Amino acid sequence: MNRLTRGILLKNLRAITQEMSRFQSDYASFKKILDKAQNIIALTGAGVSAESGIPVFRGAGGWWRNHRATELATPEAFQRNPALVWEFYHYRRNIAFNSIPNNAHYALALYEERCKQEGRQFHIITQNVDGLHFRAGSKEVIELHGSLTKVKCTKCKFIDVNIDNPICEALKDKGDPIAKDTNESQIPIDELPKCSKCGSLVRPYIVWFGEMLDPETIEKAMSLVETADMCIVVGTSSVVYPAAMFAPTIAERGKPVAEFNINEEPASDDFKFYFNGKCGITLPKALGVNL
Ligand code: BJW
Ligand code: ZN
Repeated sequence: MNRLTRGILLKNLRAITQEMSRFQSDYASFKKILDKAQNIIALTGAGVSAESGIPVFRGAGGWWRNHRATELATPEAFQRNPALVWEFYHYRRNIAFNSIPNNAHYALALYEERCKQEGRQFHIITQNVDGLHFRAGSKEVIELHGSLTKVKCTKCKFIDVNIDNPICEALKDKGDPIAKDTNESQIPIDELPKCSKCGSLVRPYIVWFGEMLDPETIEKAMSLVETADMCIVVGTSSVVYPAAMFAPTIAERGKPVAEFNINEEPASDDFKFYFNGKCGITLPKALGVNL
C-alpha cells in the first residue's frame, strides 16, 4: 500500500470513528459527576432487558402474531378478547420467567449497593414488568407499569402474586407468537385464570394504555424525580407518559441526565451525556462496576 492510499484510508477511518462517536460522551467525565451525586434515579425501559432476550415494544420486535404489542396492552383489547390477550401475556410471562438478568441489570444492582455503603440514594424507576431488576439484586425498584408476577381480579379488584407457569391448564402450550389463527383464541372465558378470593376472571396486573398508574406508585416516583440530582436513562424510547417526562423534568432543573441507548442520537438535546451502544456493555463501563 503506498503512502497516498494509506493516507486516504486513515482519513476515511477517522471520519467514520468521529461519526460513530458524534454523540458519545466521555466516560471519565460522567463518572466524576455520578460519584458525587447524592440522589440518583435510573429510569429503565424495555431496552435494558433486550439482551436478556425479552422483546421491546416499538420497532420490529414489537409484534405478536399480526398484532402490535402496544395494541394488545389496552383495556379495550382485553374486554373484546380476554382469551387472546391472556395468550399474549402467557407468551410474555413464559419468556420473562425463563430469562435471566444481563450485565446492565447487574451493573445497576452493584452500583446501588455501592451507594448504600456510601450513604447515597439510588433508585430504579422501571417501566418494565419482567422483574429482572429484582432478580439481579436491586432493592430500591419502583415498577411503574405493574408486574407479570401479579394478577388483578376484574370484579373484586384483589391483587394476587401468581408465578404459576402456565397460569392455568387451558393456556398450556398456547401463545405461539407466529400461530396461523391470529385473531381468535379458542379458549373459553371460564377456563381463563380466576381470582383466588371470588372466582371471577383475573387480568394481568399491568398498566395498560389509557389507564391510571397506581397513585401511591406514581407519587413515590414523582417525589424521587423532584429530589434527584442525577438521572440515568436506560433503554427506553421515552415516548410513554408519565415516565417520558421524568428525565426532561430533572434536566430542566439543571441536573445532569445520562442516556444509554442503541439509537444514533439522544432522546433530548438537554441531556448532558449520551452513551450509544448496547447497555449491557456501556452501562457497566460507565458505572465502573466489576461484574
Ligand atoms: C436498547 C437496547 C440495548 C433496545 N441497549 N438500549 C401526555 C401526552 C400524550 C399522551 C399521554 C399523556 N399522558 C398520558 C398519555 C397516554 C399514554 C401515552 O403516554 N401515550 C403515548 C404513546 C403518547 N399514557 C398512558 O396511557 C399511561 N397512563 C396515564 O398516563 O394515565 C393518565 C392519563 C391517561 C390518558 C390520557 C391522559 C392521562 C399508561 C401507560 C402504560 C404503558 N403501558 C405499556 C404496556 C404494558 C406493559 C406490558 O404489557 O408489558 O408499557 S406500553 C409499553 O411502552 C410498555 C412500556 O413499559 C412502555 C415504554 O416502552 P419502552 O420501555 O420505552 O420500550 P420501547 O420498545 O418503546 O423502547 C425500547 C428502547 O430500548 C428503544 O429506544 C431502543 O432503541 C432501546 N434499546 N435494545 C440499550 N441493548
Ligand atoms: Zn375477585
